[in-house]
Amino acid sequence: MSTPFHAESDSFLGRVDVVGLDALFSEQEKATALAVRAFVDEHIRPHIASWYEDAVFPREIVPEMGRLGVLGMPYAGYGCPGRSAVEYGLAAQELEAGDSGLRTFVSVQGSLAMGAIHKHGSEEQKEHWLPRMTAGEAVGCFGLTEPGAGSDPASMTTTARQEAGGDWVLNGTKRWIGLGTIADVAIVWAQTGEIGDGRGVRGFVVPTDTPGFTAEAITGKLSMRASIQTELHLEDVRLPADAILPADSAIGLKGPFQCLNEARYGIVWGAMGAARDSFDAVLDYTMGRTQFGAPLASYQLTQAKLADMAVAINRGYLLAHQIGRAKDAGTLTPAMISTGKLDNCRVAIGIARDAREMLGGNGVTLEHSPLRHANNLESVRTYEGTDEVHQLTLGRHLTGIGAFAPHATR
Ligand code: TGC
Repeated sequence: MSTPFHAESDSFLGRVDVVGLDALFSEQEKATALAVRAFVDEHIRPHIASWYEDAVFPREIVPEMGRLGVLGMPYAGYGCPGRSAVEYGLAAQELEAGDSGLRTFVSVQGSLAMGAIHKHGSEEQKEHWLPRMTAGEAVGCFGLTEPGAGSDPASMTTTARQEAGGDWVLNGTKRWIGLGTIADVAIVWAQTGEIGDGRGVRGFVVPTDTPGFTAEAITGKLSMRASIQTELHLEDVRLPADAILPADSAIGLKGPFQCLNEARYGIVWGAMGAARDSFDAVLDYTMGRTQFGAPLASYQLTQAKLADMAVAINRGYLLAHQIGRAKDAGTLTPAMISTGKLDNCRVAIGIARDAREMLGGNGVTLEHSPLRHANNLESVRTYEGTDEVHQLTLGRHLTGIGAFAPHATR
């Protein structure tokens, strides 16, 4: 259907690239994206429907991802790939075009577990864990959230008490922890001071074979089914004195929050991958399906929706690109991350839902990706800070007034 007004796109992002996004990226950055896309096409797309239906996370893909170089991608040293923030973002959006659950694996392993060790760990902790984790030979998880402490991690009740001999003893429960049942190491954040005082929060490197540590998978999920979320139980988990993340940067809640910044950054890009895949799926479908004697794509109502989706996706990539370049330049702020996480998740879930609608009844099966993406994005929109957390973070940035709780003082 080539007309003077319809040219096939030669952008690496495909037909949705209306504003020339392609020109924003270097040849190396585009090559990175295309290498991850080829991986997704070979290792994820052929299997994702059955993994999703059967609620399976394919553990065997972990070393393959290590070889691809996406685990701890932006970190330097200790065998890590040392790639730019923009390259990492492009990889995240390619992975999430496959499935949010698989991108989440990379975020939990790389941004959260490896990120905590890389940012806050001792030399011994880094040497011991990072080379194996970047290779996909060891899996990590990140225990911050608790059954009673979600948006407000300062209220965590997991405790770490130091005994006279120096050992730490951890007790508590963590919930919604990605990868807990397959992890070799857990980064556990615990209160060393008074409950409710975020300044006493510290991180601990916990080998998951330590007596007293158990993990169970959360079942019955309607979202992120090709992914593992768990509850961790710590009952008198005894650790040596040097299990604590020792850096000053890890004292208090800024320790985990710096790791969340990394994971939220990946989501800014990842969400656009799910949106782009939903757009591509529905563009193909409406071009190919005839109703009332003409392709669905020839109807004005369809074209209006396609146009709105394309506008929103182009805007989302521009935002991700701006945030990515700021990260590489060292000028990224939490307010910028909140802007990207908030808006790109909102935009992506709207596009995935609209795409499902345009697929009609066929859109409710796993044959088409949009409803799977929409369901996944319910989780992506919620974890690493809900819409409301990011709205209030931006509200505090704009006004200087914290409004997280009635009469908030922080
Ligand atoms: P607040 O007073 O704002 O801050 C405490 C200290 O932290 C610093 N800080 C940050 N540092 C770096 N980056 C950021 N984004 C930071 N935000 C705050 C801050 O400067 C302060 O430092 P200092 O030196 O003064 O002590 O703390 P608050 O308790 O008032 O925070 C409010 C709020 C709502 C923003 C925060 O609690 C928040 O972000 N809540 C959302 C938590 C969240 O995203 N949870 C999801 C965790 S993910 C997970 O556990 C499971 S999903 C991953 C998986 O699949 O495993």
